Amino acid sequence: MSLLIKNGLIVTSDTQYKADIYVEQEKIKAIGVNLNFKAEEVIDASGKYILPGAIDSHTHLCMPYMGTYAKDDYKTGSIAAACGGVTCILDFNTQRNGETLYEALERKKSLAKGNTAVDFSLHPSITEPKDKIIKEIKTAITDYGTPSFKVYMTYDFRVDDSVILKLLAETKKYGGMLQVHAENFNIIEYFNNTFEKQKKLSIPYHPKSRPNIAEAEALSRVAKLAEITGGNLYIVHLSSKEGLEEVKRAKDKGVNIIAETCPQYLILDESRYFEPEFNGAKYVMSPPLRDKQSGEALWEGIRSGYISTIGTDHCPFDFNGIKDMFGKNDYRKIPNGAPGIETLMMLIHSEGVAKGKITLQQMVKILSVNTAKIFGLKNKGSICPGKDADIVIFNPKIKFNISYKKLHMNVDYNPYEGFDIIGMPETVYVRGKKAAQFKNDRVEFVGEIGRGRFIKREPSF
Ligand code: DUC
Ligand code: ZN
Ligand code: ZN
Repeated sequence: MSLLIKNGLIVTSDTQYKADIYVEQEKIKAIGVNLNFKAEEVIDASGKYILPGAIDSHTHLCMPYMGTYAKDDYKTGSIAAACGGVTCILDFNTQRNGETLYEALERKKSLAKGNTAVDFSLHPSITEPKDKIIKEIKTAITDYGTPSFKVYMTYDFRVDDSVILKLLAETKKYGGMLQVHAENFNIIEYFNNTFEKQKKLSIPYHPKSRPNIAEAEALSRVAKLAEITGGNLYIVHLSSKEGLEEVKRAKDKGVNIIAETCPQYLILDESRYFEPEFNGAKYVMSPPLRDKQSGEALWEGIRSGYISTIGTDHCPFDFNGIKDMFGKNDYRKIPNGAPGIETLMMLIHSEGVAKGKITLQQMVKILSVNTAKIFGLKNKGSICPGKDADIVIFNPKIKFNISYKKLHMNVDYNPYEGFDIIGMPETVYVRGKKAAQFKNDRVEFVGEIGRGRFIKREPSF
């Protein structure tokens, strides 16, 4: 399969220029002005941006959670990804009781096998940090191709500081990285117990039980653990202004700390929890949506470079029958999570670039270039000869009104329902093959299920 894309505006992390791109055998072969390769498909991309496919650094496909399952599996989740311009997914792989990291990896890979439309990799999520698991980190980095590991500081499967110290030290030895969900468990428990006694268990108490300071405290502590060990620390889903201040403090001191945020913390805010008829349950996620000042601070964090990546924390649960049934009278029982994989690129463009909050270059940097570098995806993340032809032809003029009915995520609502979007992924290529096409009023999946590959990643540090 060969492809010639003519006259598009190629966007990199620091510039943009008009040129043609020639693609052959899944790779970008050449970039130049007036290329005259003979190709099976020739596209005129005048007036459109040529972007590297987005890499979603944070998804929870098929994840068992709070008595149910995240509703997107590899098939529906990767179709949605392709339609949103996400050409590679980094999915969490939570270790089950008694499993080695290898067993967990093989279990999750088997769910993906033959079912995936875009490429993917896995972050082992360590819940049983026994000695033999800590020893396995070396092999996971050098053989399995999974150099990023996740731990939680809250929930039943949390780990304590002594484990975090060991994991930071061990991952660092082989150039790996520790990803941390940073929220202080005891602060959350204190508020949960207080609100229970006061019979304050309606939805607005969900954000009150997990205040900004619970994130900031955990984050400042884990940053110090990274400082002590010299380890490579990655903060997942940074959500608050106070948390960002801790990231800045640590980074300015020379700590190896990388921060990721999510569209929901940039765009939505805690007023959503007051929506009538239990609708606030749609936004119950952890960390919760924050105050408006936090959202503005996070955009500034992207502009200043303290925030390096954006992931979606895609973890959808239906509203009807799941969110509105579990925990009707108790916010603590509402499955935490929301859909996001398909709306990532359109939202960051429409709410970020089109509104002047970030530049097109900054968008490419946080959605693709940085993510590929940080996570060791050496063939992905930019429009350059030799890289995989994961390409989005992005039309900045297309208008789209968000409705869950027009999206592919397997869930019955969308947190951004009714948003007017400007600019959409018009045509999406996964390793040189068309996977999605905007037609009439929506993006259609035209790719191939099963084409997505597990990508072995390399350590980046
Ligand atoms: N937070 C969520 O909202 N869902 C999945 C896991 C998490 O940490
Ligand atoms: Zn998390
Ligand atoms: Zn998550």
